[in-house]
Amino acid sequence: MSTASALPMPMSQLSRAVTEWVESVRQLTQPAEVHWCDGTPSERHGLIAELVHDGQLLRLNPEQFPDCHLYRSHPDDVARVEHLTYICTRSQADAGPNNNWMDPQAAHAKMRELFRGAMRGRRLYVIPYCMGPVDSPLARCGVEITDSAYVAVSMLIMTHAGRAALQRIAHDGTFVRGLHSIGELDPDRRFIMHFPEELSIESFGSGYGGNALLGKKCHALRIASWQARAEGWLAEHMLIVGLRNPRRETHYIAAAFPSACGKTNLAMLIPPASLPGWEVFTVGDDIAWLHPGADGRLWAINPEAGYFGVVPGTNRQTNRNAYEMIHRDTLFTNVALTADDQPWWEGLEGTPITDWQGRPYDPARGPAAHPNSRFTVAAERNPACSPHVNDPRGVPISAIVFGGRRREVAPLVYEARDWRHGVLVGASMASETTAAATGEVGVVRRDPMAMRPFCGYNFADYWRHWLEVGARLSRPPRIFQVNWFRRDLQGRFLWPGFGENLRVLAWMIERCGGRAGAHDGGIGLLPRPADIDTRGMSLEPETLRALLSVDAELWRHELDETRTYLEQYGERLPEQMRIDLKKSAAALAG
Ligand code: GTP
Ligand code: SPV
Ligand code: MN
Repeated sequence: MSTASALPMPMSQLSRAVTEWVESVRQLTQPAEVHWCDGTPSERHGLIAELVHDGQLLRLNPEQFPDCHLYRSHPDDVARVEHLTYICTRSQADAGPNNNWMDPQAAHAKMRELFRGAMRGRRLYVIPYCMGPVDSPLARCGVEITDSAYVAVSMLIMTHAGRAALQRIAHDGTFVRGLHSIGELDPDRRFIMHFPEELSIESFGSGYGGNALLGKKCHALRIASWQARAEGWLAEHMLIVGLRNPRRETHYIAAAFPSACGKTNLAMLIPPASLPGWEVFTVGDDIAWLHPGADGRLWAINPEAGYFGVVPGTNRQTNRNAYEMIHRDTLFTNVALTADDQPWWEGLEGTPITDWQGRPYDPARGPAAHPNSRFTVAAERNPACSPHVNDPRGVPISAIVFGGRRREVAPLVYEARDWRHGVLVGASMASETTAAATGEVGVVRRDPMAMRPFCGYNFADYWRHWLEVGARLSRPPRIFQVNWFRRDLQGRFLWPGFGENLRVLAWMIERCGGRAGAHDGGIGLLPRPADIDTRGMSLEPETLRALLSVDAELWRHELDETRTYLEQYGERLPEQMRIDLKKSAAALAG
């Protein structure tokens, strides 16, 4: 494949800015060849065949898992690296205390040295992509250059990539530049740099997930959140799900949970048999772009075209939709293998013989599948995929949900009093860390709006922006907080979760329709046990009472922690939030 022969369209129809940028990167990185991705299925199949031939991908059991493959990443490269992720704005204050910051010139100089000659002997892939339906005014385009065929294949699954995106770039006249090289996969020469003022990303030294698939967290959250503030919309770490109730009304909910805290599962949940008449439609499982509409409502699109989902825990009982979806046309990363080359992970029956690193499985070395092992699959494979997934207008949002992973303190659900209170509820979020990022797992940390690793600017400005967006909505979504992860003293989950979460969503939808009850529990509006439909569930009444209880002492402590955290933002913190925090303390005191 040479430069010219692989051009997906005549040179005259290409954006000059794209070709010039590709040429300048080619000169800097010195690849052996250049491949322009056209986004066709035959291209993807060809790349996969080459990766199989090179031994980089393993073909899985073709009877049980047709067209499925396993990729094993470098054992030191298995998750996002937040400590090596930087926002490079001219002013450090614009990045805020929530981000690592580097001066843009210093960052460019550092990266230029890393990229110089980095692709010698390798093939450079040019991936034009569109985040969001290509015909949507809400979509935004980018071009990723990478020297990893695995990253290229993943981007082809995860985004609307190829010729149509290039055409749209020529039409829009603008695109996000994402330059990526796996380098030597050396953790000491690994950086994920963002230049929101230039709409560009430079990522070196990792081939994994959010570090390397630049359309995802780098573009659709960090860069897009910056653009969204300037343009009056929101780019959020949220799933989007449509729920049709037995009255045949469909409500869309957008929910922000931190990494590995249940978005994919909630986005494609299976209603429990004892709640007949409900249907669920997935619009998105990780990222939502939310725009105030002319009708005063908030409208959402999913900028992605596929899922990069957590594998462990996925089975027929927890998530039948996902389980069936990943049985064909799926790229697995870092799962284990059975004797007959089926993928295996914790949460499945049976036994693996090979662990995620390709070694004979030995339980003494930890789980067989990496806890952050993932599936990459096109959204259209999801049996619950919404017919509106490519609707250029998006879908109207009835409710926004914030949720964390908290073994104590946070109740199963409560509702904010209004949008403004909801912003404080979102900003007050904390959650236990997970394997989605490197570092210790299970430690509670502040994670406002589940955006701590993903907000491309100062959180104080971000909360102000949230308040401003809300003020522009005449029919704002209601805002709720949930916690599926409360535990008893023995460490067992109090709430069964997964499909049963619909019972909580049903209460929210009834609240939106003005039909469900609630009482003021000091922290916000809580359902009484009778307000949650528990028909057909084997949940003890005292368990439900515990799930809906608020321990005033623990919450006072929580409010203190929130205040200390928010005060880090000093003068930039919106005064409204300070006032509301005082109000919350007063409400809790009774
Ligand atoms: P990212 O892709 O990292 O942003 O994660 P996510 O928020 O989409 O998380 P996901 O749905 O993949 O869930 C992560 C883990 O939590 C999986 O191991 C799930 O099995 C588990 N999980 C999801 N929902 C529930 C739930 O309702 N209850 C319990 N106990 N576990 C859940
Ligand atoms: C997350 O960590 O929130 C993910 C996976 O969704 S990654 O693409 O690696 O960011
Ligand atoms: Mn995520």
